[in-house]
Amino acid sequence: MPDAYQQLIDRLSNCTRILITTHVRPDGDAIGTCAALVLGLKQKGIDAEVLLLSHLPRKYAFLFQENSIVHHDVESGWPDRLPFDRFDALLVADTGTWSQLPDLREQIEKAKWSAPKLVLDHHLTQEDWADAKLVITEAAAAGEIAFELLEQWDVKITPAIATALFVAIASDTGWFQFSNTRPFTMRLAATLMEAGVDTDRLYQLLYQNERAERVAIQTRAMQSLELLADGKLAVMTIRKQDFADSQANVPDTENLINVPLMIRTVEVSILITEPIDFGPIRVSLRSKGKLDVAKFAEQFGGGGHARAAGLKIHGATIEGARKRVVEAATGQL
Ligand SMILES: [Mn+2]
Repeated sequence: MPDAYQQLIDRLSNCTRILITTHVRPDGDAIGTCAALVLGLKQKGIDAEVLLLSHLPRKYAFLFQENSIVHHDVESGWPDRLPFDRFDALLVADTGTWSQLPDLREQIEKAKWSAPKLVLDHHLTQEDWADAKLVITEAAAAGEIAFELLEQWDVKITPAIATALFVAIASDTGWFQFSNTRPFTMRLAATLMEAGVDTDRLYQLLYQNERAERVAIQTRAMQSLELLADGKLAVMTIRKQDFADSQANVPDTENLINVPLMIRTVEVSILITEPIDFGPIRVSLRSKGKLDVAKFAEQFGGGGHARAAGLKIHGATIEGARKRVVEAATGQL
């Protein structure tokens, strides 16, 4: 009985060209894992291209540029015909739910594309549509799973692959600070350093490379900070006007949610973001551990991890969304 890694390797080995995708608003784990998988597949003589449902984030673009990774960006609209039928499989990294892959299911159905769908993920919230799944919820990042897959497949971990995996793992662990960091993560980081990762360069690219607009919107978000439930609940709100005034965009709010956790009394941090143009109100949640925010988010149709989760509220004003989420969280703290 082959294990889940071998099953995925067997599936991938049968392909000549693979379309890799990841969740909307990709983070460092999403982009790093996609890049490492493309490079690993190339070593096995398999072509791979990446489908991005959001623009390639500027911060992580170097991983694609330095490695000449081909990607299709459909954030501004899907092409009339995305040539799905050029690919033998769809490999989905760092998510296992259609809600994180907006419009993809409809596009696949429209194209009558029936290639196998493969999932490589570490999130708790999963659906049942994949033909093969490699889901390891203990993994700090999808990049950890990608590393094990590539190693079991005898792919050489080149400096480029190691760099992509390091970005993946460092991003999802907040540079090895978050509780999802496990001994395996630290050993893997050492292995990747030995394989040629320049960690000083990556630290500067990831943490000392921000736009001034990002600091501007973070300042506004911090000014909105409210402490509720005897200081256990931190709530920040970012309004459409904040984006306009600070000239920032949604990716500029990444990681901001973690800042209120520095306050001793805070157990749960909530960031409520009004969309710049249209769409639902987005709510991000972080927990120090007393409240399982994945379970909390599921009450609203969202999901994620016990300490990091998200949800969306459709058809509400930002005040209405805030009231619903704050009331529910206060009741459970
Ligand atoms: Mn991840």
